[in-house]
Amino acid sequence: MTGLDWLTTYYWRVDEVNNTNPRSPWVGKVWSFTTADYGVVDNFEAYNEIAAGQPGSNLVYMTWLDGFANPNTNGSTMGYPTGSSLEPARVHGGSKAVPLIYNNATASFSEVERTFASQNWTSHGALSLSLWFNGSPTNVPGQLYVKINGVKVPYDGEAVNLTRQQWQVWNIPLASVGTNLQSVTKLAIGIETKGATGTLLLDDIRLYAASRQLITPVQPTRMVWWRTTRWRVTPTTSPERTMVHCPAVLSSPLARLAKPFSSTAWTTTWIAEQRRP
Ligand SMILES: [Ca+2]
Repeated sequence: MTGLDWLTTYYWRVDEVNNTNPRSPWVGKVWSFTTADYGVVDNFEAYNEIAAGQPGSNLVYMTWLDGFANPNTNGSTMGYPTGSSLEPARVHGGSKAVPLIYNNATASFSEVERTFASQNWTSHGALSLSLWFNGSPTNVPGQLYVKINGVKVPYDGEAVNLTRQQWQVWNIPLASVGTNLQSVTKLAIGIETKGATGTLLLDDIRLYAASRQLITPVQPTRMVWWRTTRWRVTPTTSPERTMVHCPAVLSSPLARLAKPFSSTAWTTTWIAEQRRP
């Protein structure tokens, strides 16, 4: 199933249909699920330490390009330069965060950038981009910023937050960013201000539909109906005596609902229909 909004409760029902039986249809109970309230841009969980060129290699600094090779222009280093490049202990989510090391002693900025194949940041009801960072008391702070498609958005909090050794979130309202959010191909994170040096841990870059404080119980507004398009009943079993059971796959993550599925017990194909009453 595709095209679902985040932070939305969907309801669905299974009705058994037999056009040759006057008692048809047999109406099922209403089920529901609620989608997550965000989408992941990067949580740094997929990166590893496998050397470049080796099978499975996914080095964080090969995706997030830094200034390691040209520090006089760009003072950034993505990932620890020795040992494991990723941070395994101080994480916001999962088991990995990444250090962004910045040094504006010579360079005027320290920036890392990754590219995308083109992401639509207006889909699913996205309203904001959020970024978690964690500083250090030894940091010399500067102006933190992101660039979306090259459009710079300066951090609106106090620069001293870069010296706080705790996870802090920066929420960026997307409506204020003057770029084509339907086609995002580049995201950069940087620190400017001459003389700024230090390390910021980064984690959980997400797109949010709304702040989590807005979650409230809702009335059914959108129905996802599941209907049978064909089925087979054994000669000794009449359909009206037989319940249509919810296949287990329906309780699985939404990603597994992306395609019609079959119930092997009934040789049944189910198709989702989303209706808006
Ligand atoms: Ca993580």
